Amino acid sequence: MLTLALSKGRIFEETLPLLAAAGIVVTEDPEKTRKLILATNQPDVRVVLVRATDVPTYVQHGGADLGVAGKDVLIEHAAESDAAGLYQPLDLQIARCRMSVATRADFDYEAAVKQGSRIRVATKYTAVARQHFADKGVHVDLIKLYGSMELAPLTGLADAIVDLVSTGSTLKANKLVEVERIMDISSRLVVNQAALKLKRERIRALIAAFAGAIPANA
Ligand code: PRT
Ligand code: MG
Repeated sequence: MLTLALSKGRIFEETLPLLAAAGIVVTEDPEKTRKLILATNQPDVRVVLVRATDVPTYVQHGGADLGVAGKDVLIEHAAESDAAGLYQPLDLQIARCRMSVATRADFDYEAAVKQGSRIRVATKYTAVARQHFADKGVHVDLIKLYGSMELAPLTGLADAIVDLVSTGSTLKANKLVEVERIMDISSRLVVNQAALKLKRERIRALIAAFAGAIPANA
């Protein structure tokens, strides 16, 4: 049996065409069932639905043989645990977005950086943010949040946020401006190292099929 960990939503949707290229069709719709284990057209392949941030944990500890996780999630996971036994063979170029710094329009980020002011930064991505500001030599007070980061500058909780941006409409709706792009983000295939040895042929074939179906000019 081959078990693939996916999160509902964009990662599930954007992984479907890659699975199709490997001849795998998920036969249940995650939006229409409460089941957490989904069957496929192949009796020896199943999909388990987990939270996006739990995908690396499932794969690392063998709860799944493979999974798909965002670079954002993988960086934060590696900062919290040693991520040993987690192999990342492929950037799938799906669920693309960018990690950026955003502030209220009336906050002069460049001036604050230049003056060496201490900046209060709210984010779910503390590892990325810590590294980014350390590289710039900017002193920050990091405030860990688990969601709705956009609210932090609006309520005075923070001067800036570090968050994922794709269309920019969430920032716009909250009157925030993107002041710095930190990195491009996409999702990667992650594989349990022990599974790679034990199920080598099956997993290699899957990796090859996925590699051949990665969205072009993405
Ligand atoms: O939603 P949930 O709390 O269950 O978990 P999650 O948010 O981690 O999962 P999900 O499915 O929303 O995201 C899974 C992965 O998709 C992330 O780990 C990213 O790698 C990737 N991804 C790509 C995104 C986005 N684009 C994205 N736009 N993840 C989140 N967003 C959010 C962003 O945080 C912000 O709130 O969408 C909002 C901004 O979008 P725009 O289009 O308004 O700019
Ligand atoms: Mg989400």
